[in-house]
Parts: sequence; structure tokens; C-alpha cells
Amino acid sequence: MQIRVINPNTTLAMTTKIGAAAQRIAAPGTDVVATQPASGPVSIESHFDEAISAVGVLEEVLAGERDGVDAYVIACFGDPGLLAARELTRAPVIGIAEAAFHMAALISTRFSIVTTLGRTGIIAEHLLEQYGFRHHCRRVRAAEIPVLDLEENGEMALNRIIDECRRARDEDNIGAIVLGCGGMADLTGEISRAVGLPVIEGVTAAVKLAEAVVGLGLGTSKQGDLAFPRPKAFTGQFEHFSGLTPTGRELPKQK
Ligand code: 2AL
Repeated sequence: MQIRVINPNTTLAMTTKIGAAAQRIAAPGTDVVATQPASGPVSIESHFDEAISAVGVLEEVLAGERDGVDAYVIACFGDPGLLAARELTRAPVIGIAEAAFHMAALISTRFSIVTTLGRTGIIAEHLLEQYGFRHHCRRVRAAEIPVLDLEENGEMALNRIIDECRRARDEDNIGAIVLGCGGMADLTGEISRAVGLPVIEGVTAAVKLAEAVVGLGLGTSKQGDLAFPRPKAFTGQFEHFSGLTPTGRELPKQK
């Protein structure tokens, strides 16, 4: 099984870290290929960053379809381009925010999210509403670190995240903590040991969910709004999307 883990930002160090965390958690026989868009923001911290990065995510899914990829993970906590990506493939596409919410809800009745910046925390609140997890989440907290601090000031960033996770544990009456950034993919063990609560992180959760969906012989439904987009003309810099037709692998027959 090949899982393409797409880091929607263009910071190679983060893509490499995300790929390593994904491969470590993957089952024997699962091959992880970590990629990033050719162009776009170096980190995603706003609606604007998300909108630009979503096009890069879609380009990466189209490239994956040509390679016969079995499942995709969108490794940014805003899940940029998630539903559009699903339109392009029969394979499952899992966003790390939705994966983390589902996983946390399976092991606790209440969780808090600890993310990077307060403003991205608001984006996470929108996703909780959209995905139906509002009542599972007690509080969205921010360590107030820019995303790239996870690469450039790793120790300081980790300490601030741990401090915020401890506050969540002591004040929020929760059973688990969700880490709210793809760049935190390698931190679950250390934070869980420091805080004494289960810590869920979306990249690793998404890889295990993608394996489960593929293992069940399931994939993205092509009935309704997730059907392939109707082929049409695109102009200007998006001309290469003109007349897009379905590619990629057929799903295995469901047992
Ligand atoms: C993110 C993320 O996961 N990657 C990135 O560049 N920005 N989102 C976040 N909430 O920090």
C-alpha cells in the first residue's frame, strides 16, 4: 500500500519530519511517500495561506493519481483542499485535523487542542463545527508559536507546547490532548510523558485511518458531491486543469 502524505506548505525540513513520523507508525508493507507543493507558502497560519496551499495540494493529488497511490493524507491542521482533493480520486483522502478529532473521540469523551497561534486555533474551531466535534472539544489552546519555530527553535517550541498542555490537563477536565499542527508529528511521545495524558497527533492518526479504510476495501464515494469534477475549460495559469478526466487506480472489490 502506498500512502502519499502531502505537507501543504513548502518547507522541506517539515515535509521530511512528517514523512519520517508517518513511515515509523505505518504497518509493514505500507510505503509512505512525503511530498510538498512546488510553490506556495512556507507555513500555513491564515485563511489566505490555506487558500493558496490548497491548489498545491490538488496538484499533488493529481500527481499521485498518475502514480497509482492508494491513499492520501493532507498534513496541515486546517485540512486545506480536503473536499476538492476527494473529488479527484477514488482513494481515501484523510485530513490530519479530522483524523485527530476522530481518534481522540474514540479514546476520550472530552479533549483539548493545543495548536501554534491563536488565529489558527480559530480555524480549528471552524473545523470542529464543520465536522461535528464541537461538543467533544473543551478548549482550543495556542502555544503562541509561529509554525516555523517548530523547525527553527525546536526546544523552545516544545517547552511552550508542554506548558500549554499541562494547563489544559489542569484546567480543562479532559481525557486527551490533540496537537494542532503537522509540524508536531514527532512530539507525541515526549509530550505524553511530560503531561501524563494520551496525546493524539493528526499525521500518525491519519496514516492509521488511511490503512484502515484501504484495508476495508473502501475509498472516496463517487456518488454525489465527491464525484469527479465535470471536465471544463480553465484559463490562464490553471489551463492545465482543462478537460481533467479521472485517473488513478480502481478500488479493490469490497468484501
Ligand atoms: C499548520 C500546519 O499544520 N502546518 C502549517 O504550515 N500550518 N497549521 C497550524 N495550525 O499550525
